[in-house]
Amino acid sequence: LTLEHDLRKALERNEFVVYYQPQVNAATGEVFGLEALVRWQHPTRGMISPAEFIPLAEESGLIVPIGEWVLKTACQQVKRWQRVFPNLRAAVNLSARQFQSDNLVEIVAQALEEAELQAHCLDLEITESTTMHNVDRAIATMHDLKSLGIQISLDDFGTGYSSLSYLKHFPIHMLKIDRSFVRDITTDEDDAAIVASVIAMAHSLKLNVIAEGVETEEQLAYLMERRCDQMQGYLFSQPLPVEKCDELLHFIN
Ligand code: G
Ligand code: G
Ligand code: MN
Ligand code: NA
Repeated sequence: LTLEHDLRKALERNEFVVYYQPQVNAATGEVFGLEALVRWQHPTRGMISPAEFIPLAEESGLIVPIGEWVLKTACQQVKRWQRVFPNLRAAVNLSARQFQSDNLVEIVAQALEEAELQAHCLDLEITESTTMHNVDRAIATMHDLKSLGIQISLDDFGTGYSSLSYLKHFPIHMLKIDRSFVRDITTDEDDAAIVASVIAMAHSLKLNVIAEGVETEEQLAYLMERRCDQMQGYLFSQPLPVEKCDELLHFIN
């Protein structure tokens, strides 16, 4: 049987698990946010990475119910953590299909309400390419989402084709510098220059900026020197299951 057949059953069989990757304030070392990253615990094939099944889920439309489940799960989990760490935020990825679905705003509002999570504690990550199908409609959707009080981040920034001129029309609060640029900043002058420029541009547009895929102290030093204050990557932590993430939060914050 095909993976898609299994994927159809996976939600009702409770086979998805959400891992959480800390987002760190570099200056203080404090975890301020957690990005929800879904995994599929397949009964016979073992753990399947989202890189493998998200495209399939996107194609088949299954991403809409799966994404809704991830959103609700993440809002509820971060709400639990907020009893101990009140300022913690949840970051959740939205796929193109989800972003374009008609009832997105209702679903996000419902997720917040059910979890009793304050809207400003939720950060929805959309990619540049998601916005490019229909930029005007995307901007309208972003405004609808923003009117709930949530925040929006532009994920994988630098890998898409969006014109910089759109950036000032996007009601976003953060750019996430794609890890393909961060990887070689200490060895590749071009990547170093691109990252430095993106940080400077984000700051002049009054946007926060987070570097993804930070793996080494050298990358961290370069980013801090360029005043990128928020980081995510294996140097701080891999995406973790709830119990492990709980330990890490108690250890760090
Ligand atoms: O978690 P990595 O750990 O392997 O994730 C791989 C890819 O899958 C990333 O591009 C990430 O954005 C995407 N991804 C992970 N979880 C989700 C999710 O809940 N929804 C969507 N749309 N994409 C996700
Ligand atoms: O596309 P998005 O940025 O949402 O996906 C995040 C992806 O990056 C996940 O697959 C996550 O596991 C991965 N990731 C997070 N930190 C690191 C890192 O430091 N190095 C590498 N290679 N991948 C990372
Ligand atoms: Mn992301
Ligand atoms: Na990314």
